[in-house]
Amino acid sequence: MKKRMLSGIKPSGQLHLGNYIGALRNFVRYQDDYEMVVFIANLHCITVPQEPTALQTNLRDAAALYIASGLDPQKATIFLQSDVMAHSQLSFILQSHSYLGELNRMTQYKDKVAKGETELTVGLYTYPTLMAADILIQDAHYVPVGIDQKQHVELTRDIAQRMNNRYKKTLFTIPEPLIEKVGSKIYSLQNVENKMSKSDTTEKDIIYLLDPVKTATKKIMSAVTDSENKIAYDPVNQPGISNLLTIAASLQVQNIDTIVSECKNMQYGAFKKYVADIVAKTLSEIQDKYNEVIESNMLEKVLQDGAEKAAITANNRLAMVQETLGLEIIGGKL
Ligand code: ATP
Ligand code: LTN
Repeated sequence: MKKRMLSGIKPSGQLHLGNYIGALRNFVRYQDDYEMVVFIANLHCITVPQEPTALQTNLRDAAALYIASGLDPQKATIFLQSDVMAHSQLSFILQSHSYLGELNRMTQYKDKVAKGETELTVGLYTYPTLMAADILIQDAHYVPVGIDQKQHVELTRDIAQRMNNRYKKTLFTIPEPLIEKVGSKIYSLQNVENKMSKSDTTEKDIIYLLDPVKTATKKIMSAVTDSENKIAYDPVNQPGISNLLTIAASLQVQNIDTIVSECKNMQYGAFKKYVADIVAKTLSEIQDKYNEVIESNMLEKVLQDGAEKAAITANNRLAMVQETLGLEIIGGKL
């Protein structure tokens, strides 16, 4: 039997090249070898304020981009997190088996506190326990994510082990993060020490998957480089060039050395053009398919079928957990 693999993306903005390279393209690569479950983490989005109309557009676009990137709804189960209510219900149960100390250490929350941000929501604080519920309720063995999410999968493992031990029963499979060697962290094009991210960036830092190809090319052409004047993979001394090499290698599915030897005699302008062409090719393929998906009106059915399928696994696991914890009397659900 195929092992289960699960992941999600939180479209609190438009999806970008970092999401594609760090996460989405890997979902596609693995869909033949694993039982793939992917969802749109819409509840995770509202842990920071969202404008409802913009949020709905981002969710729709993300679902369409999943398929446009090559996920096949016949192979992968695709759904919207809030359509399978058991996820949130398990999240509360997991919160009740997690410690404040653990959540205090989660960087997403900790960084915002350190920056002095105020009005942080309780949902942002408990965010990792909902992510843990997403993973555990779907019985996932593997979780393909970018490096920034590793800490959350480790917390998930700790909670799962704790509950399995406490209740002397295999309530949950212990999941493993799956982090690619190349591309697990794509950096901003302008501030090369920062992750390419929907938050904290200006338009020039980030390439959106739905950026017009011309815009994306311009952004690559104005990416920050250095004055070394050589094409080498050296993230410490040449972070900008190394980031562009990583982008090219990931999209071409080649190793970085191959790209370096192909480009080593180029001037920076020519090298940027080379990377921009690779990015443009990827974006045009995705965007053509995206337009087809939107025009076909297939999304509703894909999400409906996906939610129904995901709910079966989720409801079974939730019932088992609730029964084990002594929560049920009539075992019924209204
Ligand atoms: P952001 O910081 O852009 O708001 P995020 O990492 O908090 O995004 P998602 O957009 O939900 O949250 O990320 C979806 C997936 O994309 C995750 O697996 C994440 O690790 C990966 N990812 C996000 N940004 C990058 C990046 N710059 N490089 C590689 N992977 C990334
Ligand atoms: N927190 C993740 C999105 C996410 C996720 C998950 C990823 C929510 N639940 C379960 C993997 C497995 C993020 O990328 N920001």
